[in-house]
Amino acid sequence: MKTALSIAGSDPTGGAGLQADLKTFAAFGIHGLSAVTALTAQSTHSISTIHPVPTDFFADQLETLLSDIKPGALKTGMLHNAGIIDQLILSIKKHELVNLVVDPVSVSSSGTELIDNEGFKMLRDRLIPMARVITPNLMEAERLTGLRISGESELIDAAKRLKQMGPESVVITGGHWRKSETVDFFLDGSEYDFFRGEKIKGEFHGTGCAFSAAITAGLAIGQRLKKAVHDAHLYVLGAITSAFRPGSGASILGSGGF
Ligand code: PXL
Repeated sequence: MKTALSIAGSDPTGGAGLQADLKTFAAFGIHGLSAVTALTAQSTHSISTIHPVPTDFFADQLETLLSDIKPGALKTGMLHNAGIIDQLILSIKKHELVNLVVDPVSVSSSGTELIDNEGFKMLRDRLIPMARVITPNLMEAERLTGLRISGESELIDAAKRLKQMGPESVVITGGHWRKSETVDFFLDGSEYDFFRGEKIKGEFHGTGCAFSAAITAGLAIGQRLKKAVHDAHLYVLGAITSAFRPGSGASILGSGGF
């Protein structure tokens, strides 16, 4: 069985973060490995507390794991601070890890900051250039580039600007200018593509985590990136269609019918 590694925060609702990544890997038949960056206390409404893992313990998690198992691909979610990112970069280099998917998680859908300012700068300047693909949503793409994105031509400009920051390719998720449609935009070298889907009403938790984890699973299987992005787009549409509401806040994704 192939393996993929998630480096992310814990979300007790299972809707986002580490738990959502592992569920997505499993849906693709991939065994999930994980290293926790932070613990959150949260419900389907909000996050009450974040408890970051001490950097030296995070280093121990990664080094102990990677001295034994080399994942076929890895993804990052909530990274919280610069100390965690610095250690992650050291381990990626030391173990020559490939197929790095960076989801530049910045703020939760309920509005809580999931990375501090110094961490965000390090993510932008040092981790993103190492990525096979980055998967910002519109808001994260705006924060990374300083551009306003209010239509498809600006979306393309922002993706080009992100590509100049050094990753091999870029997907910006969640364009929503037409009432009935959402758009994911993929830029790979000079090739680009729009993946369009029907907009489904409701508030869904963890769509970005599931999308980037699905791409990571595809890369771990050995798929070409464009195929992995295409399948991830379909997976998330299916997972939204089968979403459910275990609490009284946001809905949580189903398993995407894969
Ligand atoms: O969806 C972003 C996200 C990532 N990781 C963790 C989270 C959230 C959002 O709540 O809690 C741990």
